[in-house]
Amino acid sequence: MSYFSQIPKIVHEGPDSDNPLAFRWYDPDRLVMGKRMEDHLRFAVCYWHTFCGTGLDPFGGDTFERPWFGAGDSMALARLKAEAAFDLFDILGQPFFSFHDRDIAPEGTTLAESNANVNAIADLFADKMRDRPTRLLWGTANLFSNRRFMAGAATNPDPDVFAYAAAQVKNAMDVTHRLGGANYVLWGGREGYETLINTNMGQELDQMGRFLNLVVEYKHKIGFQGAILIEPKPQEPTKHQYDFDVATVYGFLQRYGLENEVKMNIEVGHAVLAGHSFEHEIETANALGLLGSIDANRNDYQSGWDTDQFPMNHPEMALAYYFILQGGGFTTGGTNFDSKLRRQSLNAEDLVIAHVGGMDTCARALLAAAAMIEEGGLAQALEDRYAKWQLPEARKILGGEYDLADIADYVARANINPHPVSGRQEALEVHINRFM
Ligand code: XUL
Ligand code: CO
Repeated sequence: MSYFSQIPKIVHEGPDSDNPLAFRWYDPDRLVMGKRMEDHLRFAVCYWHTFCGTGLDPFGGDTFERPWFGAGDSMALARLKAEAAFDLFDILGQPFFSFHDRDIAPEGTTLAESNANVNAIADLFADKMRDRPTRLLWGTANLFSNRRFMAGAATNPDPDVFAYAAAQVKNAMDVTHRLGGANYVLWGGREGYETLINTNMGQELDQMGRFLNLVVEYKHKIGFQGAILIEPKPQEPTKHQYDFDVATVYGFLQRYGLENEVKMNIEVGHAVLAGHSFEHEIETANALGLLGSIDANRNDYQSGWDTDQFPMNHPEMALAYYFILQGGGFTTGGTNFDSKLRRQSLNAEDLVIAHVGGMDTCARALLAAAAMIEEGGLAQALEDRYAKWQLPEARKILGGEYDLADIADYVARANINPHPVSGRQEALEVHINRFM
C-alpha cells in the first residue's frame, strides 16, 4: 500500500477553497503573460529533505517514521522510497524532481558498489519516467556527508579525496544525463575552511577551479545539454564557504575561465545567510547573465542558521519572481523546494500540505509579479530615473569617448550643477503593495 494512499490527487479549487489538500493559486494550465503557469514555475520536489529527512536536530534523533527507514535490505528500502517518491510526484502533479546520488541509494563499501546502487535506482526512475510527465530538474553528488570529505572534496589537502570526488561526480553526471536532467548542480558542501591556520587558500581555490573545469569538459564530452549550476552559500557546514554568494562565485568563474559555461542555482536561505535579500542575489545573477535556477525555501529571521522552511509568504517571493521574469524567466532552471518539514510535522499529510502550500505561495507570487510587469509602473519609474543617460553627452561619458579631462571640460562648458531628485522609495513601495 502506498505511503500516501490516504491522500487524493491535488486539484485546483480556487482562492476561496478552505481545503488544505487543494491548490488555491497554482493552476498549471492558466496562462500568465502568455505562458502556462507550470512552465513558468517548473516546480521540483527535492529527494533529500522530502524522502530522506528524519526530523533530527542537534539535540535529538529521528522523529519521522517512514516505511523506507530502518534496518533491513537497504536496496529494497531504496526501492520502497522511490515508489513513495513517484506517488508523491503524481499526487502533487509536480513536473520535476531533484536528487543527490546518496539520497536515492545506499553507499556501498567501494565506490564501484555505490555507483552500481545509484545506477540500479536510476533504472527504476527511468522506468517510472517512461509513462509519466515527471522529469529531472537536476542531479548532484553528495560530497559532504561521508567522513572522507570532512576537509572538503575538490579543496581537500589530499589529492586522493579530489580524485574520489571527481569519480563520484562522473557517475552522478552520467546518471543525470541518462535521465534527461535539465541541469547538473554543484553546491560546495565542505569546500571552505574551519580555520585559516591549517589552510592554503590559494592552493584550494586552484583545486576547485580545476575541478569545475573537469566537470565542464566532461559535460561537453558526453553531450550533456543541460546547464552546470553552482549553488552559492556563505557558511554552514564550514565556517567559511568559498562559494559565498553570486558575486563571489562570478569572480571565481572569471578567474578560472568559466563565466560563459556555468550559471547559478540561488537559494533563498543562503542569500539570507550571506546578509543579502533573495532578490539581491537574483538581480546580481541577472546583471551578470548568470541566472540558472532557484532553491525555494525560507529561513527563520531570528535563528541565524539555514532552517530550510517551506516558503509560505508570497510577498517575499513576489519580488523574486518579478526579477526572474524581468530576466526572461527560467530556461533550463526551475523552482526546487529545498525545504524541509519541522521536527514535529510527522505525518504523510504534513509532507503533502507543505508542498501544496509552497506551490501556492510561489504561484500567487508569480501572479503578483506578472501583474506588476503588465501594469508597467515599476519599469516606467526605473526608465524615468535613468533617462538622462540616453542624452548625447552622457552616452559619450559611458561609451568611453570622454576621458577624465574631457569630462571636466564638459562640466565647465555646460555649467553642470546637479539638482537631486526624489528616489520615490515609499511611493514605489505603496505602488507594489497594490499587487500583493
Ligand atoms: C545545502 C543545500 C543543498 C544543495 C544541494 O544547504 O542547499 O541541499 O541544494 O546539494
Ligand atoms: Co539548496
